[in-house]
Amino acid sequence: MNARIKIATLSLLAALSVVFAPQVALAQDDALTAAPGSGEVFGEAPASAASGEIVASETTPPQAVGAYSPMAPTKNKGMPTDPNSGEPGAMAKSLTFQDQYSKDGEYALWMHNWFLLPVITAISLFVLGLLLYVVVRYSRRANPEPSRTTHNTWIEVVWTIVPAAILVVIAVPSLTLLARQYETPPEDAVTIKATGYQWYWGYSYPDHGEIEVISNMLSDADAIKNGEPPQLAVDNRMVVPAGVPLRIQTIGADVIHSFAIPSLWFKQDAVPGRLNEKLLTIEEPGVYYGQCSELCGTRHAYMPIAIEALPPEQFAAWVRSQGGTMPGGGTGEEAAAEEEAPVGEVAEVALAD
Ligand SMILES: [Cu+2]
Repeated sequence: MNARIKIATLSLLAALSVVFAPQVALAQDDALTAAPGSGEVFGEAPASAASGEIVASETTPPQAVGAYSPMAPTKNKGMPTDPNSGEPGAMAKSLTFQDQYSKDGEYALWMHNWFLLPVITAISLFVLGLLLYVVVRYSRRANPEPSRTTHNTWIEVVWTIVPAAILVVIAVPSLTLLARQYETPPEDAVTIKATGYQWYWGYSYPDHGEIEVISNMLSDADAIKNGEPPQLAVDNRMVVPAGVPLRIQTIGADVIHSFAIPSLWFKQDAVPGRLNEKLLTIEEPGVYYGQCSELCGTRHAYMPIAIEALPPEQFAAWVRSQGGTMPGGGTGEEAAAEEEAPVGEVAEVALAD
């Protein structure tokens, strides 16, 4: 009897580990995203003192159109959820993906939460049930004379066809997501080129008078002072318009880097000598943090990415503040032509287009 209980307990544990394995893997992913050493905000000791003020305001401060000032990040948006925030669901959220702010991300999150997880859970519970049934029903004690059955055509057909059918069903949303991620940016998409360097990022804006932004990680002290998550905050963000298709190009200047922002479901390698390109539309304004996701050398962990998505008018103001120009017609260009008279050369070149 003891042996039977032991076996039953072991098989229960095995089945539970199957059920929860994906959650554990996700937790690891999350830990990676949270950045080594980001303990100041998300970890234990200093967090309790600081987490209240650190990850700043709930809303973006109002900004005058025409002027540009950096946007304050929104707590738990576009960054790893702070498990110590005390908000309901904070811990649970930190076990899964970040909230998504792109259409692909929303689709992928739906597929994971409402499609894959239920299927995995149902299969795991079914297998657990079968295991327990077999352990009890076909134990040595219950069957002193073992059965010599070797084949059963009906059951073999079923256990071949049913798993194959499940895979075919999963393939539908899976291939849909894959295809969506390969969608080509439309002709009028805003082009931004992200170059990975050892160990920082550079962003250039070929449509906007060749603006070039060099982006380095802020020290933990400066990040906290700014109300941003340490190890994710940068001195100069990649500023983009929200709600507009973006053509994100990535390339490596020295070794392979990878441009990844979890809350936008965006990851693309930056390979020397090869220009990769991918469509990204950020649904709403905000600050979204990511990291280099290809092991690229000693300071790989210290080249974060911060994307600031602004309403188009404010993006135009940022472009002007950088001495750039807005392409085509529209308010941005008029303002640029007026304000940027000293930089006439650049403005004229863009106007001539
Ligand atoms: Cu890198």
